Amino acid sequence: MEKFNEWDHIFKLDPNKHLSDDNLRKICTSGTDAIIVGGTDGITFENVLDLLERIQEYDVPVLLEISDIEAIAPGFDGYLIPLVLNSREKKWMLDAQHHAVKEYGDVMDWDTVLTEGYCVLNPEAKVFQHTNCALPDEEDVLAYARMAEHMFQLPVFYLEYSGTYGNPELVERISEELQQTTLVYGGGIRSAAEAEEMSRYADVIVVGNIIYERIDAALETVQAAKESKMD
Ligand code: 1GP
Repeated sequence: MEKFNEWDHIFKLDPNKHLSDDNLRKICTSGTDAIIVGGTDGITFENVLDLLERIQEYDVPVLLEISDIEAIAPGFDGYLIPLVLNSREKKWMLDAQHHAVKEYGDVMDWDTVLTEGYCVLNPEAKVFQHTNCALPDEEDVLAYARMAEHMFQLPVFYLEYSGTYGNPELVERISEELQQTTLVYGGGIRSAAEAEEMSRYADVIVVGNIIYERIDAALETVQAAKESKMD
């Protein structure tokens, strides 16, 4: 988990979506730095465990992004705990996490746990609606980033545009602000050019949906992210 800040590219797989064995092999052997298992709807213990077991055939780190306390399976290399900074409800910032720690605190291996400060920026995204977010403007996002780094000292600040391509100028501005906290960008990356662009500013990019639509385009984002870092 300490490598998170050394990674450039992550694929996010949704346990509620079908991926053929062949395409799963391509994703896991693509050279990506890690796989996150996560999603918003239909996440169950069974489908999380099934996907974990399929990914474990390959030599790639696999992390679970916890969205439902009932769907926490053992065996992941790491566990990501999102705090939704721009939710209107304390539930998504504190209460769900409190509930999880109360339930599992005795058996948690804290070395495998990483907290992510999420800022959700696409009002059409399921996660935006599910967690009852308020749409932040640019100054709000900057303030959340500063809070993530200086007040909460979070290891990760995640600019989440899930489903739509975000504003690279905003990502650039936030990247200039964060020194210690790792900046993760996710949302709408559908080509090598987009991966390259967001990788100029974000420490790590996350690629999700395109995996299920155009596997070849998804695979091209790995090298693009890596090359962007070398420029
Ligand atoms: C979703 O940030 C990830 O949580 C990736 O977004 O599915 O739009 O690629 P996409």
